[in-house]
Amino acid sequence: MSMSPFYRRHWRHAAILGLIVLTGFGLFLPEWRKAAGNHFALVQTIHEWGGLFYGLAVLGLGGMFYPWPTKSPAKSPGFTRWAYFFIVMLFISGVGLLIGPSWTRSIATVTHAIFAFVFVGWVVWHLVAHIPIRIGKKKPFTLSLARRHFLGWVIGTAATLPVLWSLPSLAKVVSGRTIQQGEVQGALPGFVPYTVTNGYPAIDPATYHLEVNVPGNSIRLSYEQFKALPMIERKINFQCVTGWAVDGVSFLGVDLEKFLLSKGWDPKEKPWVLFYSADGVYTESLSAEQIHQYQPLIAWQIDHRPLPQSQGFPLRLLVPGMYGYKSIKWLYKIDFADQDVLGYWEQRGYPENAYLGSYNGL
Ligand SMILES: Nc1nc2c(c(=O)[nH]1)N[C@H]1C(S)=C(S)[C@@H](COP(=O)(O)O)O[C@H]1N2
Ligand SMILES: [Mo]
Repeated sequence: MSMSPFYRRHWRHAAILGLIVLTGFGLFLPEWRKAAGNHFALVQTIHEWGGLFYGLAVLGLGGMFYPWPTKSPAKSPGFTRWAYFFIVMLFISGVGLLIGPSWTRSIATVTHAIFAFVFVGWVVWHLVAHIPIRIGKKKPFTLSLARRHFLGWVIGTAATLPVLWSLPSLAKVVSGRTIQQGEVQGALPGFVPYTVTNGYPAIDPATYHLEVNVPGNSIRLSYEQFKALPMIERKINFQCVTGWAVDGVSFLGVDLEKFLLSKGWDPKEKPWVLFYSADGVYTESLSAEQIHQYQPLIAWQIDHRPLPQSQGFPLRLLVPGMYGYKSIKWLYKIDFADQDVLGYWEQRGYPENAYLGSYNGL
């Protein structure tokens, strides 16, 4: 039996959507991002432009482009309407994630992820429910070994794996966004309190020290000593590279450049500053130039209150004008180096110079 024009179109769409969905998981799953390494930007470009063009084509050309043979409704399986619905929703939330003010991004972060998950779940169900299972040609309800049917099962199984795999990440994003707007972990509303470890380090302020290993003048500051330093306040729009943003947040802290210079740092001799988190995993780095240009803070207050545990208590870096991943939380050690040592996300393909807008126009 040769494929009807409908099914030829159907499988062409399935292949395009498969590519968009897979690259989407490539953006969403830390393990996949790591695997993508330096090709990360390519994965994102394929996902964003692919999704945009495909969505526009489906919306704009409708029945002509989409496998939705309006002229012969009898040959149009009902599932195409569901697929159409998911594509439209993914397109709308995807556009909301790419452009628009912070509130659309905040909503779109969650809805785009949820629709993607439900969609993949639906695809799997659709493959299983619509592909006849039979051995031989006469007996129903048995497994067919016809290549196309077999392929369906393989795709279905393969699609399920990343979904199961990324459920914890999804739960983290959704709970961070929706459960009392982050109040559970004491986070400021709108923030997604990320962590790359299993939880938020619980740091005892009574024993905590910030180590600053200026060559020839290593110092250790207790939380109380730190709080006695001169402070400045910065009001910024906090922007995560994944799309969510919180506008007009104020941070109070110590001017990093002034502080390091006052402790004897020579930026010409050691032009790289390395930051370490007490979570034991997360790291960041900034060049003397970046520090001079962006004027980061070592912050201890967010919106006039001490940092909540989930947002870096007792101290975090705050780099105005750069994506959130530069603002390392639970900061406990600062080192100095001749050369750059890539930070946690930079090792996974994110730009070293993370100034806002540096990343695919976000
Ligand atoms: N130690 C540590 N610092 C971190 C992160 C992290 O996972 N661990 N996530 C970074 C990212 S990607 C962002 S967007 C911000 C999020 O800040 P928030 O936790 O206050 O929402 O923290 C940054 N600092
Ligand atoms: Mo981020």
